[in-house]
Amino acid sequence: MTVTGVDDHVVDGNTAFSVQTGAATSGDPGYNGIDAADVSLTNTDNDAAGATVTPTSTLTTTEAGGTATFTVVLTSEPTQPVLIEFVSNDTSEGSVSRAAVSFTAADWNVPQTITVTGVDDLRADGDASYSIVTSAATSQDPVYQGLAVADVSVTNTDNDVAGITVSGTGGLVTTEAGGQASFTVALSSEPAANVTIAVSSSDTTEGTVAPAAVTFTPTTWNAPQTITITGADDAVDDGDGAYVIVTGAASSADPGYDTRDPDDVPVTNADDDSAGIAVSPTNGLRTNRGRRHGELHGRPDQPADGGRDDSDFL
Ligand SMILES: [Ca+2]
Ligand SMILES: [Ca+2]
Ligand SMILES: [Ca+2]
Ligand SMILES: [Ca+2]
Repeated sequence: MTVTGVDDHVVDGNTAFSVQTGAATSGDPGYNGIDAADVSLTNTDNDAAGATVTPTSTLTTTEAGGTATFTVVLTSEPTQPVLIEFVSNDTSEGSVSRAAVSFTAADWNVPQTITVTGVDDLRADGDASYSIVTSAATSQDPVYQGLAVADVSVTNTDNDVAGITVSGTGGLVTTEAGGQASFTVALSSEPAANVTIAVSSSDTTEGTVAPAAVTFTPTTWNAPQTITITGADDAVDDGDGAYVIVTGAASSADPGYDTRDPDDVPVTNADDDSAGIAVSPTNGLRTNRGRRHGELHGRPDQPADGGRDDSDFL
C-alpha cells in the first residue's frame, strides 16, 4: 500500500491522519470480520509564512523625478487578509506610491508593485540614501500577525551643482567721461549657508566698482545681483586702459561654496584725452605794426600801410 501526501498552500503544520482498515470479509469464518489495526501517519507541511520583497537594495531614484519599483508577495496562503504598510524614512528624498498593500487567500501569490519616486530639491546635496520602511504585517491569521517584512534601500541621485554664475561680462567698456558698465552674479544652487563674494577693481585709476561685496542667502541665492563699474578720469592721453574687476574667492560655511573663485571680469576704460597744444584764443588778437622786408636790414622805421592793424600775421 502506498500513501501519498496531499499538498496545500496553507501553513497548517504537520498533520496526523490515519489509514483505516475495514473488517475483512471472507467465506473463511476464521478471517471474516477480522479488523486489522489502522495505520497512523503524519503529512509533513511544506509551507511557511513570509513576505518576499524584491529587490531590497540597488534601487535608484532621481531628483529629476526618476522612479524605481519593488514588489511584495506572500510565500503562503493566509487564512485571513494580511496588511503590509510602507513609509519613506526621508520624504525629502523619495516617496512611495502606495501606503499599504493587502493580500487575501485569493491573491496571496500575485506580486504587488510599489513605485518609489525621487523628490527634488535645489541644493547640491549629493546622492542620498534613504529607505522604504515596511511595517510588520497585521492579520487575523496568527502565522502572519506581526511578521517582519524587509525594508528597501534606495539612492536618490542629485541633479544640482554648486557654482557661481557671472553673466554679462563680454566686452565691458567704461569711459573716462564717467561711463558705466555692469554685470551680474548669482549662485547655481541653494547654499546651506550665506555665501559672500568680494568684488574689487584691479586699477582704481581706470575704474571703480560697487558694491564691494555681494552676499547670497539660502533664500536669495538665485536672484542675480548687479555689479556696477564706473570709469575713472584723468587728463592724460593714456589710451584705452585695460583693467579687471576681481571677483574674490567665496566665503561660506557651506563647503560646497567656500573658496569657490569665479573668473575675474575684464573691462576697458575708454580714454577721452588727445595729445596736442591747444592755442587759445585764435582770433581777435592785435599785434604791433608789421615790418617790411627792408626794415629787417636796418632801414628807418616807416609806416608801411598807414598803421593799420595787421592781424594777418597770425
Ligand atoms: Ca500546508
Ligand atoms: Ca535638484
Ligand atoms: Ca539636490
Ligand atoms: Ca586719459
